[in-house]
Amino acid sequence: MTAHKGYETLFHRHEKNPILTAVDWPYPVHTVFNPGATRLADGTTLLLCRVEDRRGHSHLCAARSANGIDGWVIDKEPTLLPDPENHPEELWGIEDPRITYVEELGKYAIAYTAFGKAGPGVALALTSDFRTFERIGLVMQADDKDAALLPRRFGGNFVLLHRPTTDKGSHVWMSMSPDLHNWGNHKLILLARRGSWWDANKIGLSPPLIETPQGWLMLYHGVRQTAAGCLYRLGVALFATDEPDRCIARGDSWIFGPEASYEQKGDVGGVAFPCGTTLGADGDTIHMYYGAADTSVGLATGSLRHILGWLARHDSPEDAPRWNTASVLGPTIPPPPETQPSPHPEGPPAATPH
Ligand code: BMA
Repeated sequence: MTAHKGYETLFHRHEKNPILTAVDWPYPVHTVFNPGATRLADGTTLLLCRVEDRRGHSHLCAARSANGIDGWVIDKEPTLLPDPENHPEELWGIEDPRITYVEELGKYAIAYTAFGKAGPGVALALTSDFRTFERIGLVMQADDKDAALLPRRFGGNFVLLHRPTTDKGSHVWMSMSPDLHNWGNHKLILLARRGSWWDANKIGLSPPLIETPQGWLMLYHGVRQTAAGCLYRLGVALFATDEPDRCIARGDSWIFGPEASYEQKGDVGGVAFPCGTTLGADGDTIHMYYGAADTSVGLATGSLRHILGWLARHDSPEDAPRWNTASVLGPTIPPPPETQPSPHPEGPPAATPH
């Protein structure tokens, strides 16, 4: 591990970065970024890249590589195009895929942003080969994005993490479904902080959760608004293995942010935006694929063990399970007693711990 400005470096950029750019594409494209990632059964790394054309609309295109670093074989044509005729929510493109292999289905589930006239929403599609796709369609209406499925059911339900935006900020939520179509039991699982924090007001899931012996590791992005624009950086939190809605640790500082020239310069400078990871054969090495400045694809490599060790030393418990949701989302003003008689004359029921 190398030190950087006195801070531990948890993710190391690959020397060949950016590993994929528009120049590599077999057809004309403007930018290539924010890829979902998975390792196929034969060991091939597959990146499902967000590709933006000169209209500004995005589609998804697969790139395959034996070592996950170079030698990419890119589909000759778009792999998954928006289908606005059948899915008007995709009128202005499909973006930012996150891939989860769901063993029960024997298929990969892709959660992506469908961008239509109502704004960005969350859509799902299934595939077994990244050549043909079965669309489930819009599952979370606008404004919602940054979604990924967990690989198995909990309590009989599929579980989706996602990030709706409201006038109270952008926080990470979890929803349940028996069939991937009908979603409910929504729970707020990670709040954006407030004030001067690096992850104040707006956060979102980055890659799908990574299962570790200690729990589900979440890499999430925090958006810092500055006078010069936004800074997209990465932080880390841990959720209980059997209760993935229960945050058990949350790092205080960001661990990866835009520093290299290709992350600072591009269509949207100041952005490092991972949507996928793969795990090395050692079960420890994470390969993190990220969009750099909304322009190209970067690779950074880390160690699960080091990240979990760092998290144990940097846990910020006041923002993890013991937080006071009301104090972060704003005070609840009680209604005047004469207009709203209490349904509990003996006093309100005890608050359910989050
Ligand atoms: C987010 C998403 C990403 C994008 C990032 C920076 O809101 O839309 O696709 O990379 O902004 O522009």
